[in-house]
Amino acid sequence: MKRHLTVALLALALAHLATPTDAAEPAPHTVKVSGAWARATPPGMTVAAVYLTLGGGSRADRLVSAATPRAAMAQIHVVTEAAGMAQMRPTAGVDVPADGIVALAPQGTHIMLMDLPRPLVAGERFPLTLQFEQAGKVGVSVEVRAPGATPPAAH
Ligand SMILES: [Cu+2]
Repeated sequence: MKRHLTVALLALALAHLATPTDAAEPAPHTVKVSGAWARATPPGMTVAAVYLTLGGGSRADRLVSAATPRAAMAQIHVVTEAAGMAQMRPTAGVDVPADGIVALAPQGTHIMLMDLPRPLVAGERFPLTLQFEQAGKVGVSVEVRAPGATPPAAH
C-alpha cells in the first residue's frame, strides 16, 4: 500500500516536471512595463511626461489609463503635427500587440502628469499604475532623471 502511494506520487511529480517542456504552447504571460522615467521639472512647472516601454503579453492588450499619487491627474498623450507644429492631445488608449514592443518615448506618445503639487526631483522614484484592458492594473516605478539626461539607447 505504502509502495503504491510512493509510486503514484512519483508519477505525479514527474508529470509536473514534464509539463513545461512538453507544452506545445508557451506559458501565457501578460503585458510588461519597463524602463519608466521622467525628466526632473523646474520649480513652478506643474506638468511632466513619463516615458516607458510596453512589452506585449501572449494576447493583444490595450493601455487605457494611468494614475499616480505623485500628480493630481495622468493622461495618455499622443503627439501629432499640425501646421508644422508638434502638438499633443489626450488619446483613449494605446494598443499593445501580442508579444510586441511599444515604446513611449520623447517626441511621441507619453503619460502626461498634470497638477504636480511639487517638482519632480532627479533621483527620486514614484509609483505609476497603468490600467490595461486585459491585464488590469500594472504598477511600475518611475525614475526621475536630471533635465539634460537622454534616454538610454534603444535595444
Ligand atoms: Cu503631453
